[in-house]
Amino acid sequence: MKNKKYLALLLTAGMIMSMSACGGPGQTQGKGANAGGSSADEAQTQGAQEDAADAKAAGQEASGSRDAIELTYMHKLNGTEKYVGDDDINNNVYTRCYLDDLGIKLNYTIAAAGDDYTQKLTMAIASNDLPDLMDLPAEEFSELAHAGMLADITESYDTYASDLLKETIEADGGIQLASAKVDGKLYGIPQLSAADGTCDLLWIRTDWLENLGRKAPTNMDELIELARAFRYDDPDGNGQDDTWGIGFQKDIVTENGASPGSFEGFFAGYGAYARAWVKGEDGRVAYSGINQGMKEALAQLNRMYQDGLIDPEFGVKDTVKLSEDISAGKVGLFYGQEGMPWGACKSNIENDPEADWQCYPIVSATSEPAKPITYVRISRYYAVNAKCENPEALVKIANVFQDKINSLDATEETLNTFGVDPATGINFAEYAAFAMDPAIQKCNTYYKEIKAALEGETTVEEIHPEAARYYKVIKNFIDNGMDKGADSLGWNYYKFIGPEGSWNTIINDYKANDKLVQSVFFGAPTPAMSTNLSSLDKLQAETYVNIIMGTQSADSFDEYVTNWKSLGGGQITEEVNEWYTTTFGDMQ
Ligand SMILES: [Ca+2]
Repeated sequence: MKNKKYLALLLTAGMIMSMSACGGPGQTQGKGANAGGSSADEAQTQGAQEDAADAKAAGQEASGSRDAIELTYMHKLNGTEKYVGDDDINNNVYTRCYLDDLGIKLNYTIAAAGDDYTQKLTMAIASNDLPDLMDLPAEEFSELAHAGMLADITESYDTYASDLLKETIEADGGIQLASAKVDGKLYGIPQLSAADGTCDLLWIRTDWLENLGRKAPTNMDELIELARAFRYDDPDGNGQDDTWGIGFQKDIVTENGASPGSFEGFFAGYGAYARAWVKGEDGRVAYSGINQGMKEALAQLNRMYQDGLIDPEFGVKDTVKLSEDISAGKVGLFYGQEGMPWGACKSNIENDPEADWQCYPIVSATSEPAKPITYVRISRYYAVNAKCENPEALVKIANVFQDKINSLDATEETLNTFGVDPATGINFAEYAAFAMDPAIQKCNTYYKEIKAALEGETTVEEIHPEAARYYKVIKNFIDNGMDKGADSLGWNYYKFIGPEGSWNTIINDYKANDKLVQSVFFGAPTPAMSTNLSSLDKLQAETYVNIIMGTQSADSFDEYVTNWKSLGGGQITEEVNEWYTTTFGDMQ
């Protein structure tokens, strides 16, 4: 830990994991320093040849490059890809692996990022000039699947998907995979998102709790009283009136969990969510942003606002501005997601080693337990042209990333070769034709592995190399007396995926008690959404802010609900229910 280079390396790799493994797919990393990549490439080529030879010996069909099948591919790039030597998108560690191991030569006829990709995709669809394989946004995927333009990959998936790939994709019980089916036939593989990690936690300055002789709140009344104490009782003991009660940022209507300073955890205390579609007891899916619990939540926020517990500037503060306040010791209580120990909280303890933070389950304003909302966001679907004669190629390609990166058999070498090179920051995983972290299980799995290693039930050698990286830092932090001032990275990992970390609360409180509620709509925008949603979102956000700040009465919420329904919300609700029934009809 005294080695600064080692620390920097861990930090880089770890931060990427925080954003990717638990926040979104497509990036991963490995520990080590194969700068330049040539030695890694050589090792990989040799390894791949051995793999191919093994496969042949085992009577499998890895055919080598001589009789490779050639397939065209349309792929959305991140736009941040960097290459080693003469490599490019058509010739890199992944394309060589597909060729050598699978006998599949990919030709990226379209490979672009951002709007450029969208334009090329639109052109390709309009001119009916689709490549063999493609990755598609939800809307285009849905259109093409319904139009009969995509291959039915049901049999390919059943036959060729590895156990690990199936385990990864179906970890949610097959819900996200069901969204890729039409009439029971599978037309694509969704790139999954980390729904578990999108829930809110309550983040509290525990040194302030101690200073004031208080405990963490267990219900909404206690939370409000704590906010009052943090505002008015000089929790930092500096004799100045310089702290807020509870930190909020400006984006209220978002399913992307604006964090820190999210409102979703507060709303959830009233059984409401700003952006969720929730299935009711009547079997209907309803928009929770218009339910009566929300009216009560907003009325309560208005009282807190009037009592001075909320920064009157919150309506113009984004997450960055709120993070600055947290870092500067102005805020000791807020709602935020699992990644908080990486950002503002860590920055705060680096500024003030006396500061400390702990996450707690959100609290309820009613007799029902508070249930945090989670959101699924499928960024794209991988699909095959209906005219392609090798639909199984997509599934075989999808297996590769799982084997090299996410398998328990992954090694430092495969992580280095197919993930991030921490020395250069080059993320080889960005080239993968199909990259998907097992986002749903990854942090769950790592938390449990790290816990088992800390408790001596397993050894560090037996756990996943990526989990081992966290374990070593956490173990060192504990062994050295948990000195956060000397080891803020140790504190960071400990509070993230260690014994008192965010994942401890998510797994041992939220998940163990079946508290997580999932927003059930994650399909392509419905027709009425395309027409009306942006104006409805604006109406909703303005109404909420106005009620909180007192420029509109809480009772005006009822009028907002009526307007929301008549301005397209009612039609959207019908369409969401139709999508839900069609998508999950045979799962019920
Ligand atoms: Ca003070």
